[in-house]
Amino acid sequence: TKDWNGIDQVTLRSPRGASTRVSLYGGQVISWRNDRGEELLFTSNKAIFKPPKAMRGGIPLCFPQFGNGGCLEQHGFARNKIWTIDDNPPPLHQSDSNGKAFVDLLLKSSEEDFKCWPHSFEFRLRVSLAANGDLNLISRIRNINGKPFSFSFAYHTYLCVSDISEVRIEGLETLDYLDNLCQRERFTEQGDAITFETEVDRVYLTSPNVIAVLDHEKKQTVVIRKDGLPDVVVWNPWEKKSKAMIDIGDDEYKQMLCVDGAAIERPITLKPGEEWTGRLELSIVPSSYCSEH
Ligand code: TA6
Repeated sequence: TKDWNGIDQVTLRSPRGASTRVSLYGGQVISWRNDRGEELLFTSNKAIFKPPKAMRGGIPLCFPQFGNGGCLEQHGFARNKIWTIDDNPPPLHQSDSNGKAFVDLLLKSSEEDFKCWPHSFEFRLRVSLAANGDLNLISRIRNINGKPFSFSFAYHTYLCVSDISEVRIEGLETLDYLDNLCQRERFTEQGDAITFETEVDRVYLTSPNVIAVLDHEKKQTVVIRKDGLPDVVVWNPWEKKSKAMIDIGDDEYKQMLCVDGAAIERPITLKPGEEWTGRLELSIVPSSYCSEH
């Protein structure tokens, strides 16, 4: 199918009715629904589905930088490019395809970006939906340059929550984090689990590969499994920042929480010919599951 701008979107469905939709604009996952048809990713009611800005919601890909710096645009250019479908991707491990619906996308470096980031790469994204509805994203970034390059990366995942005050994150307690609200100063998390009562914009460092976002009201937990992505961004703009952003409603911050698998503090360096892989898997489990295990 095509969106309003004529840009292709691909929808994947599981046999039991779960689905996900990915746009070739940015290689951005823009929807993920469970087998009851409930949307699990947040999309702003004021989202702008028009280049040159990434739509506010889903899972924009931040590459080759997270945040801003140098002359690259905020969160890099990958989320603002038109990707292509990759009909003949290099093979992945069998378990990455078994019983899953998937699509492979490709972004190649283009000369228009060399002014700010003069490196040649191939970025392959596989989006897959397992029979049980789990969403998997695999990013493979290859250096096809004659010299090394470095990048940072994030799956900027907008989760849809019942009410931000009903949500907590487990798995980040006691970690160090960089606080984007304090010039990236480094702090150590003291609390038990992360809860929300004000704006939060942090990069948790060297995190475990499994973290959980518990939603008490929905009685459901999003389990985030990641690989190759040591850091976790946690972001909620809260009221004041939301009011200053044109593409989010004043109160919509209550229904969203960004929890990103990322590689930020220590950029990834690839030598010529080398490839990096970053995996993210999102699953939904009833909340009782997490307290019992
Ligand atoms: O840490 C998340 C963050 O970098 C925030 O600072 C906030 O600006 C957000 O991403 C969204 O960025 P965007 O460029 O999509 O408006």
